[in-house]
Amino acid sequence: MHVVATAGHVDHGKSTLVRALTGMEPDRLAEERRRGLTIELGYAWTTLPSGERLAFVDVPGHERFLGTMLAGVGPAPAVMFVVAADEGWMPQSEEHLVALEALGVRHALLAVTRADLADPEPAIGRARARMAASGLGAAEARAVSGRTGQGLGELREALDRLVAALPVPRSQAPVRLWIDRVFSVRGSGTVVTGTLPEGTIAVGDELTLPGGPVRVRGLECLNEPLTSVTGVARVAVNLRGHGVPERGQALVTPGGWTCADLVDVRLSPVGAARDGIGLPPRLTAHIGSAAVVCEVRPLGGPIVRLRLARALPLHLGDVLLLRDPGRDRSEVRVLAGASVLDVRPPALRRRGAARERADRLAAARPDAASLLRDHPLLRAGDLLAMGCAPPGRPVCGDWHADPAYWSELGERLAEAVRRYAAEHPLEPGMPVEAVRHGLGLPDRRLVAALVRPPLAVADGRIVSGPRGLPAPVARAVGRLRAELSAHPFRAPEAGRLAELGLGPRELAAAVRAGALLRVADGIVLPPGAEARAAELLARLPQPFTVSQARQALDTSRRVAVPLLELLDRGGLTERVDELHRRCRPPAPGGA
Ligand SMILES: Nc1nc2c(ncn2[C@@H]2O[C@H](COP(=O)(O)OP(=O)(O)OP(=O)(O)O)[C@@H](O)[C@H]2O)c(=O)[nH]1
Ligand SMILES: [Mg+2]
Repeated sequence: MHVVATAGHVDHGKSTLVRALTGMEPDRLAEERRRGLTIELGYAWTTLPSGERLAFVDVPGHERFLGTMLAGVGPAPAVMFVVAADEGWMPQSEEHLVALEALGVRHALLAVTRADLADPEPAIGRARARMAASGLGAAEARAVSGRTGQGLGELREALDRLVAALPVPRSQAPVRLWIDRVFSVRGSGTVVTGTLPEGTIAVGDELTLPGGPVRVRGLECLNEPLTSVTGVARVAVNLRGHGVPERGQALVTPGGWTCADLVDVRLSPVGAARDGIGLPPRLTAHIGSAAVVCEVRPLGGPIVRLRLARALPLHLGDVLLLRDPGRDRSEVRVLAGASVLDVRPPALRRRGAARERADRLAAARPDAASLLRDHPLLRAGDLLAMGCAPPGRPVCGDWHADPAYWSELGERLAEAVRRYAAEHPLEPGMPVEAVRHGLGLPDRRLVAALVRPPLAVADGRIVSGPRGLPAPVARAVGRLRAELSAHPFRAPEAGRLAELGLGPRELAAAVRAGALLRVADGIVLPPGAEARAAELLARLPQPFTVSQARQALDTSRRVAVPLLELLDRGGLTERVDELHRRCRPPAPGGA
């Protein structure tokens, strides 16, 4: 099915035309019939010659009900613009046109009605010229009469062409149903209605309202019960949940939208406002059926920050209509369309930050690449909640990164690891958590994803495998050195070396590359182990036994004996007798 909203000046015959096309009464209130005036949104539907079903949302034309008009037009993809042949273009014709342009409505049909009262040509000419000059472009025009039925057949065919040209809505899109009516039905509780522009709602679905989660108990579309409805559609949803929903709230897919009360937007040049400077500080922002007071902060040029009095479920690319409720009645009160560029904008504290922000957003587009330049690390779920399909492959898990930022992070990580190694020469490497903290990353997995050879992650640290070693050997050596961090002289047994994949050839390569110190056949320690051992042994009462040395080094005889022999050969220790050794004083002038 399709949904088309009406638009046009008060009393120009919108409701009469809808009635003539559908045989249904859009003005349901007694007060509306008494005053001959639409006050609330009206709903009626028909089947077009093609067999397509079409629902109308009939809006009021009176200037006092502009908010209601916007609630009706907001979620509808197309409009039937009505102008009376005998009155022609009038103030609310202009105001509605500006509103449609601001909202980005691009599909319209012009119906010049009351053609039984006057020649429709002048009205057609004027209206088409105004519409062509606006964003609505060249709309098809039909002269009709809601009273005599003249031209209704052609109008139905034109409506068929209008809806056939509409973009096909995505059935899998997240649901956002702006509520335009709420009522309770005895025995089944709360029912809300709205225009579902895209996405699918099914009985049993859990959706979210500002008050919390709700469950769909039942669904109706054009008075027929259904188990599921896909947009575009007029739907009535029977809800189970807490609280009473209101018009202007939206029923949404959980996690599908970002609930935002601070947004950065780009003004589109409609109405009076070309940039943010001339805007009043407080305006009303309309989207869907919502109307929310907002504070306006111009950032520079057409970029403006809006603080909304109430958070709304938004995506990038959504268009808010800004209107000045305090304006003189005769003036056009719609000031601008505001296209949402960021739903999680950063605080602007420094001097000049607003201007920088405006420059940065000047060329921004509502897509993931633009978004990532601003928020360089985002999870897929965040991107989707902001209305952007995740771009390409994640850097790890469900994280997406701005490519430039990611490569800069890689460099910063390497630098941090280098610095840490210099400051902590006795540790096997920088702890991953310290890197995460230092780089300000939200997830440890990101650290691991940033590590490139010769660096490797081993046991919670980033170890620097020496250059020139094959990556698996470097990784194994890194792991070994990490394992040795707590007890640096407990050289691994043959079995552990084999598990790590360090056979004689790999060990020889690692020793050659300076990544390990060979103490004896099959006994390896981290490089620098001799100096560290000598340091510890120097603290013992001199001379000392092998057993005392073994305890001081916290290792086994298997390691202690060949290590002491290595120290002897290196001139760091010397034998005193069969059982004792002592440390040799450092060579004069030595470091
Ligand atoms: N002669 C003639 N009168 C019409 C025609 N269409 C509407 N009218 C009359 O014009 C008046 C206003 O018609 P509505 O259909 O209520 O106008 P509307 O645009 O819905 O008005 P609002 O909803 O208040 O903005 C009514 O008295 C209608 O009978 C028409 O085609 N020919
Ligand atoms: Mg009406």
